[in-house]
Amino acid sequence: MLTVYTEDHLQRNVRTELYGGQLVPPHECPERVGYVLERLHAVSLGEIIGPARYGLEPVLRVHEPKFVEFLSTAWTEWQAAGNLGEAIPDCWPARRMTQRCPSSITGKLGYYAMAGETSIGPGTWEAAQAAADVALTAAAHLNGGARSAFALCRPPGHHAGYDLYGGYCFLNNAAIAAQSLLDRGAKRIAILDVDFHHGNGTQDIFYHRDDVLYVSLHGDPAEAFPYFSGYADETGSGVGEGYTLNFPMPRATPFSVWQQALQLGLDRIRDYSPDALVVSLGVDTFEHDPISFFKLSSADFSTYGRMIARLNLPTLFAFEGGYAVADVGINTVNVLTGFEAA
Ligand code: OKP
Ligand code: ZN
Repeated sequence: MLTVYTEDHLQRNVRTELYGGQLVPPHECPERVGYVLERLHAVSLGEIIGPARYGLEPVLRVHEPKFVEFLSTAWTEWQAAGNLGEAIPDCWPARRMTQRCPSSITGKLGYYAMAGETSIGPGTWEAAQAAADVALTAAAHLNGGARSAFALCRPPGHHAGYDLYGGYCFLNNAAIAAQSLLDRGAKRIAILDVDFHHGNGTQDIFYHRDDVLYVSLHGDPAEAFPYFSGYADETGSGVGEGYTLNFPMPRATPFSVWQQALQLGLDRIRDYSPDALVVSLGVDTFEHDPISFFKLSSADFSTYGRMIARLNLPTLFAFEGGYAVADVGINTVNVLTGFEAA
């Protein structure tokens, strides 16, 4: 399997995450990708290539123009306003308040943020754009006839909505790749999100559409981030009704239960008969993940990689979460080798 990767992700290297009432070193750190690369080499998964540059056009197919403009200027504006730390919001458009976008940078952060843990720093925008290019390059590879490709994206993307950032995400790499596959001739794309967290951003972008089926397995939003998205009764709207499928699951869910939900999701994807599959591949379902609560072992990742392969679809894997940093490489690459072994 081909991997697409660029060291430009290193430009996202903020010092702070708002966590437990403190500003701590971010869980979503550059070392995560280093462990994946190490493991890719160890198993000789295949060639690793750099991304092409696609510019903003494919990004603007799924994100709002003013939101993209905000992301590209936020750090400069934050600094110019005389702030000393990294850029974080502290005020949101809550219930019964106006939804107008302010001109103040602090106001804009609250307007566009779906969560407050994700600091913006120098290089954040550049890294986010590079991650989108990585996903688009992997998509182009599928278009060229490949059976699979791995987009080693960082920062991750599935919490980024049409005009929302947060949950460590800025641009929705998986959604950008899915849309580019449609724009290059696919009629239907399925997105399978196996990250521990619900991909509220991906759901948001495609909620009202029937040309992208979104299937997600995740921690029950009553107990897990992003808290305000991911219930089973969120099924799509308008022509998109029935094209969003959520499987929220409780604390300590073991692989035996998770696997049953996966099989139901895979059955729905097979019925949909898509031209290709995009997998939002987060490995924070791991039993030792520090911020999540499922109980998958490293071997379970290989097992479910084989299950995904049985769909027999052109498949793009886009890297998302996973914060048991030293095990992120093994778990991620186990999915890919499981897929290839099937
Ligand atoms: C990003 B991805 C837990 C706080 C969680 C944000 C988590 C973002 C996860 N107490 N804060 O889906 O892996
Ligand atoms: Zn996650």
